[in-house]
Amino acid sequence: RGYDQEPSRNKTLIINSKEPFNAEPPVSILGSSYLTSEDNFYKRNHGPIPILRDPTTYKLVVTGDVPNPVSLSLDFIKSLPKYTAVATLQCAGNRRTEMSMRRKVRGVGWGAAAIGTAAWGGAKLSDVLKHAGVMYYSTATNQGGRHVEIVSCDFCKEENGGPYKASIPLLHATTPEADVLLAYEMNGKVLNRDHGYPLRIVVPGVIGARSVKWIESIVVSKTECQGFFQQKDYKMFPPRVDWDNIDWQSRRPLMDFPVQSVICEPQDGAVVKSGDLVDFYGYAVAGGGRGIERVDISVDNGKTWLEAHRLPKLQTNAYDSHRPDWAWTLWELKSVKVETPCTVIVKAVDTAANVQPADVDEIWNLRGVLNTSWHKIRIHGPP
Ligand code: MTE
Ligand code: MO
Repeated sequence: RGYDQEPSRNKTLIINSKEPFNAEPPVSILGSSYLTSEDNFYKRNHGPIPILRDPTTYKLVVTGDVPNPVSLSLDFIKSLPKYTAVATLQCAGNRRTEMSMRRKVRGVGWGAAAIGTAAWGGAKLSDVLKHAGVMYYSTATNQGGRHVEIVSCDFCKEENGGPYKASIPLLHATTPEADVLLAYEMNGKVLNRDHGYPLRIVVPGVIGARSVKWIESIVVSKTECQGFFQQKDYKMFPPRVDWDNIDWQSRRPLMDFPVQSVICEPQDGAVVKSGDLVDFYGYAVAGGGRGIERVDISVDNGKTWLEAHRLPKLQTNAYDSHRPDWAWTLWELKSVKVETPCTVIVKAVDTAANVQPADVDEIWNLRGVLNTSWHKIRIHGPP
């Protein structure tokens, strides 16, 4: 299949690759509302967007190492208890372009907006697995060490035309508190084609690559997914490893993303008269359900620091998320006097006291993943 039946998209998206379609919104939009609209949500694909011709005949197959393999209709999945979790999805390649500016990396060139937050509505993966007889994880039933593979129906050249797939540990999949969803809604609307219609997995707190879109089957297995994206991509290597000496098997697949923060407004290269007051806005997020403890800003390239104000999260009691911290914290710091030209830096601390690396060199890796180095912008004086 080719790219002749792609959905229409928001014209303001910044396109990083057209086929497959990879695009992000202007970063300034991200700081402006807690939930990211479907229009403005980054889109990360490895092939053409699949088309579901007939939702009434759609079946999700749950199979593999399960007591009771089943094939479930969309109506059945919608009849299961519905949960809505507010969760941030972040591509492991977010901010790759900055990393590549230090030393060239391979991959789609993302700015700082390959991230977004939505209210995802759907059934719990743990409930769906129960229907296949996979009860809540317990060592007594000897389910330890197993994995749940999620298989799509798209065509990826990295899989030689096969579908995208990924896996998460069975323990993660069967823990109701992990809020892993089979989502059919995004921000209260039917999930659209770009984001996985009719069904996608959402794994809160974990790199976007594990949140498989357009799912077709779920396979419980003794080994983790052997697909390209689980085994030969989305892993982090030390800076000394390059394409001629890489050993993919030596590293585990990335799961939780580390603490991250970005200045959304003003943008790099803004012009401000020296001595003027500037309002700063941005996002901060940590993986694994950890929250943001602190956001620090410097307008003098790190000599002195101010603490930004963390904005309240969306009213989470309207949702069923077990952790408000599956989703980001937006922050602001208003009326800061800047002496231009200057370098502005943001860095965040998460609730486990993890911090961001000061310099990209410390975390440079050939695939350009997990760039969480201090985010810096330049503000110039008027010419
Ligand atoms: N699922 C399928 N089937 N095909 C894909 O190419 N891309 C993954 C993941 N799920 C992908 C997929 C990656 S790398 C990311 S970051 C997220 O989807 C992006 O989700 P989004 O496009 O809804 O923002
Ligand atoms: Mo990604």
